[in-house]
Amino acid sequence: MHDPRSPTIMAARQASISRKTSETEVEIHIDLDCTPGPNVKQTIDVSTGIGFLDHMYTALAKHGGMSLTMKCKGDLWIDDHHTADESKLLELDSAIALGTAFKQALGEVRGIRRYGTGFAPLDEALSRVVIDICSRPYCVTDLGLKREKIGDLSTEMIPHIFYSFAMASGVTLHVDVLRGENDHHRSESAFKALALAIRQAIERTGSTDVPSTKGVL
Ligand SMILES: [Mn+2]
Repeated sequence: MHDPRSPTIMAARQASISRKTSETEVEIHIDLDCTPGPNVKQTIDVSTGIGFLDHMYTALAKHGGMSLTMKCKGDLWIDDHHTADESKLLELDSAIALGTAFKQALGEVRGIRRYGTGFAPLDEALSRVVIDICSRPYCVTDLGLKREKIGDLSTEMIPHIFYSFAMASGVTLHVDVLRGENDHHRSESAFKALALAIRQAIERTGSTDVPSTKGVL
């Protein structure tokens, strides 16, 4: 039997948010503790209307051990796709909403590891992500992407997606694609490396310690 006062018994780390602007609407439900295992089911259902972005967020959730439901709508949905301008708004708004939901689900930065590092390969590509869950939003990316588009996602938006996530969630994020020929592989390995870094950083230590010499984060 668990002692209900034990610090290892902690509240569920979940959040549901709806982010509506005049042009887009994003609805998210996130649960940070869904690494598949006994009595844990991971549910991922991402639909932004931008296929490659769905692929990236799905990889992020899967390897980050999260359940994630994300639905995005825009005003300019035509023939199963968004216009180019609307797609760019959705790419940013979805990342802002995801960062906001992540921060809300995590709650007070207490009893977690705080720092996380992830390395993920995808064939010839290799990425490294270092995260600090510190309430000091900062983002540095070096992705080296060359193509204009990957599927239906504008490649130039990918650094902005990481940036928007970092600003909204209040984390310091360094994303480096160390090598790789194929831009699809480079991007996907970066999102997977982010997933692994997050998973490590949010791991519960079993204490109620605030991981900072300042006593607050
Ligand atoms: Mn892929």
